[in-house]
Amino acid sequence: MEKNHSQSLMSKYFTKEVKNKLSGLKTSNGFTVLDAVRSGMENPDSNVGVYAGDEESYSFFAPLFDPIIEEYHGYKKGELHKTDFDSSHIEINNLDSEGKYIISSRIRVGRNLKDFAFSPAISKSERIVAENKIVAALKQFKDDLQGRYCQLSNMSEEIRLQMVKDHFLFKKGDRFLESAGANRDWPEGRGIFYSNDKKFLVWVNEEDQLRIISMQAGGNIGEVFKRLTRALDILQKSLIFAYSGHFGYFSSCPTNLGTAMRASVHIKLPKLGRDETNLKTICASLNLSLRGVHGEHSNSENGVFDISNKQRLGVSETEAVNTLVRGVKELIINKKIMN
Ligand code: ADP
Ligand code: CIR
Repeated sequence: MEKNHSQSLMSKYFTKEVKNKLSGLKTSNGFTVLDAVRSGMENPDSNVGVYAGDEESYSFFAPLFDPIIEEYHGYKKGELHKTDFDSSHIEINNLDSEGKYIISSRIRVGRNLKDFAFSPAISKSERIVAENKIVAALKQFKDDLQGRYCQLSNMSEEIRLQMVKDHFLFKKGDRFLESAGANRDWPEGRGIFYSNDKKFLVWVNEEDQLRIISMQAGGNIGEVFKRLTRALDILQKSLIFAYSGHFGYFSSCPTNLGTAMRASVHIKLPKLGRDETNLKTICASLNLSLRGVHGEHSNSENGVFDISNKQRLGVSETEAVNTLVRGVKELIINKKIMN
């Protein structure tokens, strides 16, 4: 997934004027506009290139964040985020009942704890407090959601690598997060919770304090959504997430505000995949993002791609899933694009 240099949203909107206006401002967690743009500055192939250190970053540095949010999500100042977890609104539950195209389906949401700094600005001690709170909440899970929490610092290198390869665990040393300051004190305070069948997982203290994930083999996105919803209902009983009416759920990356939901399939597109630029254009026209099989900034393997809803803010959760549903329908069920 090649990207030309310096085409990030950061380089478009961090103008001299914005820089002059925002330099000198500091949030309560000591986060500055130079901290916010560091990832994009150090990684000119960034798509977006900015991160928030805390909730305040979005208001203090609004002249930078607002246009980026508007361009990425098509969401304007004054709008209110909407939410809908009613699974009966999902238009198609099984996207590939014949099992021909879809290898696996996954939905994740990002969450951060209210009153905590986000990963680029959190202190070492605050990160551990967050981890402890989250781990206590994870103990509530029963039946199929029940599982174990494994701290990254206690994991053997062999198991860690295997879990990354199997798409369960986040990568180590992501250069975009590194520049954003989100990898400080690695691996302390980080870990993964996984249910016995590994269909339900929670990443702790990676890009966001929680990445709550439901995934399974095949194309049954309806089942994946229902599992995620059940888990969220349980977690919300003991954790308070950072949220506002305008931004929805807060996240460190502005692309993940709102529903903070990325619904994806790993899909075989052998013919279309031969021309990745064209495939990217088709996905963009369907409001989908295209990634490689090992996540953001990775490559496709054997004609398998990760496609997902692009917009997460200004759409409800079921609308986010339906964007994927309609896109996949277009790609494989109508076969308009496959042939
Ligand atoms: P995120 O989804 O949290 O934004 P990434 O794009 O880095 O982050 O993906 C995280 C991991 O999830 C990667 O290993 C990726 O391959 C895996 N993944 C994403 N979608 C699917 C899917 N539909 N099936 C299996 N694994 C997936
Ligand atoms: C980037 O700017 O490319 C990284 N910081 C990740 C941004 C979020 N992902 C995306 O837009 N596809």
